[in-house]
Amino acid sequence: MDKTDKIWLDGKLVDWDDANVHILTHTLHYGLGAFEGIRAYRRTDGRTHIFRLREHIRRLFDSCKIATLPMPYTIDQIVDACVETVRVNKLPSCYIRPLAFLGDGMMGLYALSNPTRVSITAWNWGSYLGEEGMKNGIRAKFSSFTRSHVNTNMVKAKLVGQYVNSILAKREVMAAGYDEALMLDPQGFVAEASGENIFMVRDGVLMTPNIGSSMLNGLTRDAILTIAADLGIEVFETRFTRDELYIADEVFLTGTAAEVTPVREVDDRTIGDGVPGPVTKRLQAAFFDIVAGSHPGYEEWRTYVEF
Ligand code: PPE
Repeated sequence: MDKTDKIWLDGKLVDWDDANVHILTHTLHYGLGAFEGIRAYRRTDGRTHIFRLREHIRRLFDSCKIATLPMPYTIDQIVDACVETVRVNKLPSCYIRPLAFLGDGMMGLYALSNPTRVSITAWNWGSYLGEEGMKNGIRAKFSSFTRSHVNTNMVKAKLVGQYVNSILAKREVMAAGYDEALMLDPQGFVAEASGENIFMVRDGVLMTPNIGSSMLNGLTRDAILTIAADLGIEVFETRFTRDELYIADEVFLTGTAAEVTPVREVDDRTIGDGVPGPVTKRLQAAFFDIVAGSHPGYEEWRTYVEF
């Protein structure tokens, strides 16, 4: 990845090369930490905005609360720090990674007195699942690893250690030649992908697992549900099985990094005609027009950065 100039660390902007931590940083050993992924986009009018910034930071604070990680800042302070990090690095479009982690002090699990530390890094990040995949769709496969039971991992929190499950799934299917791992919940229903939420379309109806499922409550998922409803597309939030995906007309994934990525194959079965379908293309086009085009609506989703 390309270095940028500054990283926000514990309230100060420091040089990229100086944003280091001690080896006894608690989160490195035990995984109690929370993070976010946020994108800044340059629109056709030349202005840069951060997409759904406050909602991402709210989720970061929610994750910390779930993880019993005290936050030494306010939501406003972290929102402002994200804007500042994008501004000083002069990044017209980028990915922003806030991370709240437990610093060094005590070892052992309890470590209640260790300080919570926060970093914010921004860098250029293109299409997460590739330009080709964004245009023509990716090949997905269900991993043999199951998404955690809702009382094993805290599925509404974006916690550092919980990503081991996603990494194992992703590495497993990529080693087998696929682009992305899909995951079932402990009951066998479709949960999400390793780092994205999942949608399917059958007979023009859009479906995605409901909030109670073993999945992250994605903000891109929420944006797509809102946009779909506004476009008059019928939407159902419900649980479904892997074979319902096999016979879907269209499947796509949503996430900050992956944006709206079509899926052309699931478990070696071609989805629909093997190309992105009309509903996927319509939602993908609407999404990119809202974030990076000239769509005037959804202004409440934008926090502008003045350079
Ligand atoms: N599920 C998971 C497990 C997940 O990690 C993400 C985001 C989502 C759903 C979608 O959430 P949202 O970004 O709010 O729409 N995954 C982040 C991590 C990517 C990475 O590899 O790092 C992301 O997209 O930023």
